[in-house]
Amino acid sequence: MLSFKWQSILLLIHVLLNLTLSTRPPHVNLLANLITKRKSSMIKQMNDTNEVVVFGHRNPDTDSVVSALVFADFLRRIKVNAKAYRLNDLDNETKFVLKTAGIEQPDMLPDNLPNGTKVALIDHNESQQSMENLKNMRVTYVIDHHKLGDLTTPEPVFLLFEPVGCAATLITKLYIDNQLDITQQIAILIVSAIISDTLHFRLPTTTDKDRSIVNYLLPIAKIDNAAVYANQMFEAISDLSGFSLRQILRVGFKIFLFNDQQWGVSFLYTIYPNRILESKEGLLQEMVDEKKKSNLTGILFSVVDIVKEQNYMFIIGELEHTVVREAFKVNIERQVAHLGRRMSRKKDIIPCLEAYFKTNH
Ligand SMILES: [Mn+2]
Repeated sequence: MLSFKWQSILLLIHVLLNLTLSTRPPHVNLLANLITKRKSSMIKQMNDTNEVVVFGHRNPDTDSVVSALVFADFLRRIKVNAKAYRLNDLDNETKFVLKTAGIEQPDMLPDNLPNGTKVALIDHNESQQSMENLKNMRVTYVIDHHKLGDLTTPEPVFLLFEPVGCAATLITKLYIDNQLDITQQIAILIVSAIISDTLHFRLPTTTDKDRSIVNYLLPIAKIDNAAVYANQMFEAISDLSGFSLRQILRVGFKIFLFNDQQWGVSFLYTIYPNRILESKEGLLQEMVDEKKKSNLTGILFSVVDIVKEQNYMFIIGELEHTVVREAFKVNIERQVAHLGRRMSRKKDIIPCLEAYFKTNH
């Protein structure tokens, strides 16, 4: 065992190292490795042989599926038994990405998980976006890049939160810190998740960390042209052939709590917005039905044009009209609010709604 004094010295060296990452002399690397190894065994100690059940949010997008797969892989690499699951059907972009990487779809989360099962929440932390019966599970890990919600735990938990563009960015750091090499398959998954969540660096949530991890992994993924690959992904997410209007509304559907009221805020990213706008009347009716069925206080649905970078939000009802008009200071014409370049739900929409509800309740 190292004495407290030595631990403090090592910690200080670690901090200094992070400030001068690029030019480490070899003996300092040794010390850094020592600290990194201690970090990894710390993660491991929190587990025994039971399987950790790893999953992303409901109505999964590419990041929430892929980051669950990647984190389960990371846990297995540090000898923690883990398996990734999904909470719903996958969208066409995620299917395209898994096919490109040659990886099977994760199984659907069984609805009879025994109480006390260890779970890892990926790409979400709010209970209304998670599995049913979450309150009876043992939340062991949470890796997320969204705002904090209602989560509480009775025991200590491994938390990894950072305001980056993608949850997969954070998991990549775990591989690097633990000096695990990243396979081509895992690299494809991570690059795809970051491209998907940041719309290939278009969204304001994008950070330099997301960019540098993509640049680092592209050669390992053997993706020659990131822009071409990103366009293939956007073609896939825009392919809604065979989808009912309800399914279109549900693709990017998430529930948020404002003043303890449930609001559905759906986001659909597409390179063919006109195809969706043509079905406006039908979609507005679906929103009315969904609001009633899911007992929501309000419901909003944004169609986001990836190419022109514009957000068109569909509005039903008196309450939604008032909230959107006041929160975003925009006019609503024929039940559509033109929100301009507010393309990120996380950064451009939810904070404005939070601010509105804070002063109006
Ligand atoms: Mn995400």
